[in-house]
Amino acid sequence: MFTLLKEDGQARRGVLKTRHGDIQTPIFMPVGTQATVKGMTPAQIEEVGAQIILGNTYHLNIRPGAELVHAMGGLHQFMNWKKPILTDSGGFQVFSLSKLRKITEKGIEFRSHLDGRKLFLGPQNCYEIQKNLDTDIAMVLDECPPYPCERDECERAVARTIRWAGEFLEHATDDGFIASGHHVFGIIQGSIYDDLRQHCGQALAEMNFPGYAIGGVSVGEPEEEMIRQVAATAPAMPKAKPRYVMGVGTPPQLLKMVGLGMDMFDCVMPTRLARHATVFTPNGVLNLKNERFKHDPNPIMDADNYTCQNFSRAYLRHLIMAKELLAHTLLSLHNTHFFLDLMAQARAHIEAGDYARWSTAWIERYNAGDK
Ligand code: PRF
Repeated sequence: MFTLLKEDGQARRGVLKTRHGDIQTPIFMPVGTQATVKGMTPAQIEEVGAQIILGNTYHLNIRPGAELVHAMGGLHQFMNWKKPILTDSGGFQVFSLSKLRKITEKGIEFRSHLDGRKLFLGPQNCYEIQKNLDTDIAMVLDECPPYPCERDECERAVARTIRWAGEFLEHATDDGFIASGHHVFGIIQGSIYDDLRQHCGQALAEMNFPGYAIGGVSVGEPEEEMIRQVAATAPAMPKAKPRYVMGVGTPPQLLKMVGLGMDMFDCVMPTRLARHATVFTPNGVLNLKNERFKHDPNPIMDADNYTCQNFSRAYLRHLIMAKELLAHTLLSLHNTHFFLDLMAQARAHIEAGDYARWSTAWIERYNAGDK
């Protein structure tokens, strides 16, 4: 159940109910690919304000296996995370990680990136894996066309995406998965072709999914093209359902997409950049390896998180240079808090009715850099 609380231009403030609690939107979802948000304990993830995290069908099914997770009581119990979980369907990860894949009308044949085992992902077992994980929000199996992509190839990917979405939803519905409070989101593909995205969005809308995602963006296209695709796809997404943009983005990109009526986002950026010593501030990113932080007694920024409340840039830089594990934890904690707090600010400004003015000024300051 999704309830829209307030609209401010196209930006929306809403609540999505799940079996593990309510999610206040717009929201950023930290990525926990291997049943862990890298470098952070569940208590720390909760402490920085996460309302929902993401897991991956592709990785968890290869290792440790969805049946093992099921036997351990489901993904929440296995990793000791009590709030909602969304799982990605694995199609996208097959393309980015595994070799020797072959798409047929039935699904995707591929080899494990770990041991070369032959594996298959189709709409039915993709559903069953996510059911075994006992996810709160399951994503349908889709085909994400590459960028750039010829129109005829994209047409075939969209046709398969629509058909697989229908089959996935049918299995989930017949099985009582949706009736028992789980959500299934459809994924809109279509690359740069607005009419294909419109067609895909309309076809999925007719199936009446509990939510809709935009896939196939942030796959190498320029930022303006990505924003253009989101703007062109938004009208095909039902207003009364949550709208999720998969695998994005930078803080300015998130704010622009909230301004286009998008509600949910996930990205490895906060944790991945943390592992490369890069931290977010309202004035852009800093790389703490930089010599200029060697004697800097200030926190990364004035923020209400454990890292900024307790440690100087000089100390964090020392941990990084000494290759200490704690560096990953403290920087991931800061960056994840930064993204979650940005979404909390976005929610407050939508409620106040000044989202457009606030987000434009925020992006300007961020892009002006650390002066
Ligand atoms: N499809 C799925 N997962 C995804 C994507 C997609 O297109 C993307 C693309 N940005 C990230 N994660 N299923």
